[in-house]
Amino acid sequence: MTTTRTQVCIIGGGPSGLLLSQILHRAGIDTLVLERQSRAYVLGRIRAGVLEGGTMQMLRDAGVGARMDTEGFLHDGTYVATRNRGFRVDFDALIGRQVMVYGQTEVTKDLYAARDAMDGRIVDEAADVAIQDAAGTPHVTYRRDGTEHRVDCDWIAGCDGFHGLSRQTIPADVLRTVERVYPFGWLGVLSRTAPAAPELIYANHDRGFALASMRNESLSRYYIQAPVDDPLEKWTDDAFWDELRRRLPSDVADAMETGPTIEKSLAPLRSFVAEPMRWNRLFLVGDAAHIVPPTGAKGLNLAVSDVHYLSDALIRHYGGDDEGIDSYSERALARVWKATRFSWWFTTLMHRFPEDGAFGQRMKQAEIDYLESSRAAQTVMAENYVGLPF
Ligand code: RFL
Ligand code: PHB
Repeated sequence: MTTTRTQVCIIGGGPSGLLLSQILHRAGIDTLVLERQSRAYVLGRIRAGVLEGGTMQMLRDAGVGARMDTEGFLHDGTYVATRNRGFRVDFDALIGRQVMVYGQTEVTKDLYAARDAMDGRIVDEAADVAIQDAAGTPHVTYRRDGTEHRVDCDWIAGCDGFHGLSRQTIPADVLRTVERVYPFGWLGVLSRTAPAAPELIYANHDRGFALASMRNESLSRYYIQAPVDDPLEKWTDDAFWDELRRRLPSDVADAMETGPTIEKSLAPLRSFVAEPMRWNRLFLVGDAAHIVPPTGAKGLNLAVSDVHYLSDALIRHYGGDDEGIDSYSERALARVWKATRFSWWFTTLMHRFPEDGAFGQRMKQAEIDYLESSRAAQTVMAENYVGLPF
């Protein structure tokens, strides 16, 4: 058994764990990150693509915004469609704000590079990570290459995602959870093709939802609503492209470039919130505490807003003020609930549910028509989509 000490032991080397470690290290607070997977595995995950203004600023302030600012794409708006016809919601004209299209894979790569440049301590392939005595003298144990290790610390940050162990450590009589599992999934593909349109297209259709997104001028990301238990073999490239074209606006579908897909996966959709987000010396951060369906592009952005509140709390703590620690859960959750509502609303509006029937689908079309015609409705959507203030 080896023993080491750190001020904040961070479990999980995804975007929330890495960003927290980067911000704390720059503020002179020592951290150690324990990640279960290999670095190649973490960097191979293809996930989020849209960053809110607050997320961009957090990355810049943490010294990891340079490549995002040169290689990312600022979008002034997005398209919303129904019945194969779309219209534009112009965030910039409505509220003077934009979003950044820059993949989570790239954010993670930039964070690892910055941590390495500062000699940040990150242990990959850490097995059997266990949280010990979070209500007393906190420490974390793990195994690597057959050796047992122990990390003594002041605080533990559970940044270990939805399937992590941190949330399970909180006693059942303390933790409250709410959950909604949606009756469909998202089938996503990545392809080396030019994006179908200059901005994202969120499409409602009788056959189900579709999303046209992108990573850069020659890399496209598309999703369609699909039964979550569909075997992936059923979705040949041709079947995917045919179904996507049926659901997008006709002018876009007719002109869209297609080609071999380089990644294909089917993800379930859920809304989930766990409260409180702090238990004694353990904090929950990001997906470890909450999950939103991807329709509102909020998951990664919420993880970053949790990091905003927690880094602020810990920096103040080491300066002698515990107010941020005591209010972390409440401050983080206030924003989480609003983003959960927006993600649920946009998911419900844009997808086909088994219980919708003809009436339900007509109501969704009518709401999207109203959105097209109402500046007030578009403003509500825009301020939620670009991100509520911290
Ligand atoms: P992560 O990224 O899941 O990282 C958690 C890390 O913890 C590790 N881990 C452990 N380590 C040690 N011991 C254990 N016992 C451990 N258990 C787990 C894991 O290996 C992992 O490395 O959580 P984090 O950092 O909170 O970040 C959250 C985001 O990744 C997530 O919210 C987004 O990807 C969600 N999301 C989107 N968010 C957006 O803001 N905009 C989007 O456009 C967007 N699109 C998406 C998405 C998620 C998707 N999927 C597949 C879930 C699109 C999709 C398809
Ligand atoms: C993506 O590009 O992966 C993406 C974009 C917007 C979303 C979800 C995912 O709402």
